[in-house]
Amino acid sequence: MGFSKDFMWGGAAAAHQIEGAYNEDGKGLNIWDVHTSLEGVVRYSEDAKVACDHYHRYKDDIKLFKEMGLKYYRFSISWARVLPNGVGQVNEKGLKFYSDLVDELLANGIEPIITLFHWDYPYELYCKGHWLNPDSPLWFEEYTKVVVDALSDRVKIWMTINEPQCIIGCGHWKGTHAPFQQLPMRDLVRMSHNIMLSHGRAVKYIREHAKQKCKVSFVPIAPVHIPENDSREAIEQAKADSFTLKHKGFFSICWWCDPILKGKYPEEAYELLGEDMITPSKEDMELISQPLDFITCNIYYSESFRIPNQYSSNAFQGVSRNSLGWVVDEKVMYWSAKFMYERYGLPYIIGENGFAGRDWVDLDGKIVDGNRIDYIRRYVKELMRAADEGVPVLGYLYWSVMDNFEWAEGYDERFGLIHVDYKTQARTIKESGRWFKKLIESNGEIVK
Ligand code: IFM
Repeated sequence: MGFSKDFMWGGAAAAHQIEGAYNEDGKGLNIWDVHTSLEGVVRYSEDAKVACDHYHRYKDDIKLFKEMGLKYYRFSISWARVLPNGVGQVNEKGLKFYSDLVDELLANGIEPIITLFHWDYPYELYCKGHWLNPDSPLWFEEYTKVVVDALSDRVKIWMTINEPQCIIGCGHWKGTHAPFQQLPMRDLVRMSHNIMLSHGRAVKYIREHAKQKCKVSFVPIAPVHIPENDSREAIEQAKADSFTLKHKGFFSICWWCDPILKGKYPEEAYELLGEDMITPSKEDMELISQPLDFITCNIYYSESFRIPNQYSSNAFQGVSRNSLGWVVDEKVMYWSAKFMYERYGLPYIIGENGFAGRDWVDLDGKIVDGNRIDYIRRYVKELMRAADEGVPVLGYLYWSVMDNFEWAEGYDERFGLIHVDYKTQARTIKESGRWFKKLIESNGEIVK
């Protein structure tokens, strides 16, 4: 069977990780611009002031995307580039950058997919209480309006928020991402709720005001547990473990996906969070659960119960890992598609999937990244298995189109199909990028 003829093959990236030009043409600062300079928060104190300089080089980059045969490109908008203070005065130059980017993509036959928010929160709004401020959903709606009014004549696919799990989990709970906070549960619950309200307001705005009929989605991470064996009991157990708050808290799938896709918080939230939990109004839940067209999931590894200093069900001595230490476990593609479809009933797209390595250009000028090719092959094969078994799998977007700033890990961890030399800004398509073209041309058949 395989994938449908109109399968969405593409790549993804995010504004802060590639654009650079952090203070040019009227851009405001975001929390990463400001907090990256704190002592010891980013490996080697690296920053994204220049990153891949995509802001100035986007035309050349798009040529390379075309050379790799990409049909779709998912990118995010820097909120502070279009609204330097987060709300109020619009920065026309910033908006023009995205308008030109969209035009350039379309001129090269590549369909743009916009992510409204991929972690680079405007610093000015952070100072006003960020997601904790009850007005924050209104700020997000104002921002959405600016972008949608300017680009929806040409952009047909919109993602509201990328990996809300990491916004709260890494940024405000564990303190490993900007703004490097560790806030109390009570605050984290309210911030999560405001993020979901922001998502709802954005969906509503897009549906009501976009200049053409659009598809709308959001982007959770959805690494599920893999059944221990093929028995019905093991599958049910893996499913139950995948959709509980008990082990992963704000990183769990159901904390976000149940309200957004089912219109209610998981029952266990009330029990586990006690007085820290909110009592949401019916109106709030209706707003949060605006119908979506599909669910866009980011998948890298499978989930497991982590016992400190011990191996878990999906990790063992010598297991294959990427350079970040993430276990390579392609079965997660199949089970995530299956479980997510069964629970939420929406068509499924991979919004991100990719392999981090320490690639370099060899003496012959090539980047021979066989591990990445094999990784993609394994994962796509499992995705195809889910499609063959009836899950409506609509697309696969590789993370990332090019090497970039990997947040607190800096520049060492290279996910790209295109190698970036940060000293010269030279780009080289990796072997994986060339293979990805063949993958697209075969509509995935070469993975078999
Ligand atoms: O680089 C990140 C991206 O910004 C969000 N998803 C995971 C990627 C790899 O860590």
